[in-house]
Amino acid sequence: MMMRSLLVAVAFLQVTLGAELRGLNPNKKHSYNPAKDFTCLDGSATIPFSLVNDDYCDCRDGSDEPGTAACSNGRFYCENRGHQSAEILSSRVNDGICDCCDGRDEYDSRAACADTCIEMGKQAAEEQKRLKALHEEGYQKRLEYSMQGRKRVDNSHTELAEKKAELESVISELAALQAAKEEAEEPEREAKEKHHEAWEVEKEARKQERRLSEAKFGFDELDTNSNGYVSVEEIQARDELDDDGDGLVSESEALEYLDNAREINFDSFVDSVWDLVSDKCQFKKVDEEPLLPTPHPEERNEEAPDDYDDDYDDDDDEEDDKNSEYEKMPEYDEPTKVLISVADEARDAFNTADRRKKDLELEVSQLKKFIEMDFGFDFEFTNFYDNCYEYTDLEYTYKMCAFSKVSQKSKSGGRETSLGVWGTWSPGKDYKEMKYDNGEKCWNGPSRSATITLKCGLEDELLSASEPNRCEYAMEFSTPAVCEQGKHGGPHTEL
Ligand SMILES: [Ca+2]
Ligand SMILES: [Ca+2]
Ligand SMILES: [Ca+2]
Ligand SMILES: [Ca+2]
Repeated sequence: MMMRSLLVAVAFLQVTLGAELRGLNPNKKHSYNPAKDFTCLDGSATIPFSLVNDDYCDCRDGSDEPGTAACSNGRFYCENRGHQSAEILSSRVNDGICDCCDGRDEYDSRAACADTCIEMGKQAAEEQKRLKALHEEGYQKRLEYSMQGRKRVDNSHTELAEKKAELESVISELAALQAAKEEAEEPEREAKEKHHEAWEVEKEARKQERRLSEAKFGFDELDTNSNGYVSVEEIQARDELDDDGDGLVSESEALEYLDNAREINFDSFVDSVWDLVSDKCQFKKVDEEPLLPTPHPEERNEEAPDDYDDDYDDDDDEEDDKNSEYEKMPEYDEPTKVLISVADEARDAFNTADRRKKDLELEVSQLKKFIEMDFGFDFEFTNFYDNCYEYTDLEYTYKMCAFSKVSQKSKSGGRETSLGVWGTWSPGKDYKEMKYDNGEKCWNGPSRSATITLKCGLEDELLSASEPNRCEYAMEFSTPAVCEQGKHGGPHTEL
């Protein structure tokens, strides 16, 4: 009986003293038993209980001095009745500044701390109420986002299946169109080739005809006495033929032109003299007969028959425009034109299908990319895809294109700087943090990156931007997509 009442008394004492031990977090009360020696919480030492809160630091972890400033690593517990309890650094105990709203950290200082916990608790409760309402309202919007997002992803699955099927059919169609195209191009090529070959022959004939006609004018001009021969004297009359430049055309110079004949008729003139003298003498031009100015010799070379071998394109006609009328290739004959138009149709059909194939391939890859994206718990972020949001501070405009990229542009102009491209959701952050990385490299530094922190709000809005570490950007984005049902939003986490 005696023993039992002693135990009760000790227990009573323990509870009372424990509760009264200054600065002790009630969660740790069981480790502080005034009836026993005290073992430091880190186990580093065991001391008489009287050394607890004796204003001398005995434990390495500071656990013997919860209520004094003796241990530099100690913690003081503010009960803050009416508001939230808190732990503060021991160094703030009796430092003259009120840290606990109940003022109990200044129990032995001149600071007269008023207990403001009730007032603060009221404010915090109001803030909590506001946040709760915000979350409730935002959550309703979030449900809509999810619904729309799910619908959009579902539609994309359907669309993807359709595009894939179409792509397959276009691909098989394309093989047939290519065969048809090649089949139509073969006779077209042959007909064009035939036409070009005929044209080369015709052109050569015209050239000869032109040469003959020009030679005739030259011959007539040289044959000043019009006896049907060009003589040594008639050659000597042409100053241009003074080859050695001594001021006169000697007889031997003239004879050389005439192939050592005293005089020469037109046929021999064309064969052996015309090419020599036509280069040197300026003959009066043929007075616009149907046959036209002599092209410059270089141009004549350009017009070598080989020209057509490379390229039978219609562009050749343009090339021809530069030359004289008589060197312009005549139009293709009707059967060739028909072959060309048949081949054109086959080419068009093939090209159209080929473009369609490329378009479809792009669409399919875009849809796949979209579908594979992680749009949150329940598609609530789907409609952010490819949407951009801007925030402007004094110097810069920041742009966040969701799931795509983040950039910065100076307000005074200049180009955009990439702050990162879409990377991932930060692991463990429950879709509240977006990571964009691999932005433009900093001068002598790493690539820029950006972290977007999402917070509950009724609008989708970029709220702020900063660069807490060099080349690492931090932005805040408000959106209903992160509002949570039944979320009270404690003041310490949300303020
Ligand atoms: Ca102590
Ligand atoms: Ca203080
Ligand atoms: Ca003559
Ligand atoms: Ca001479």
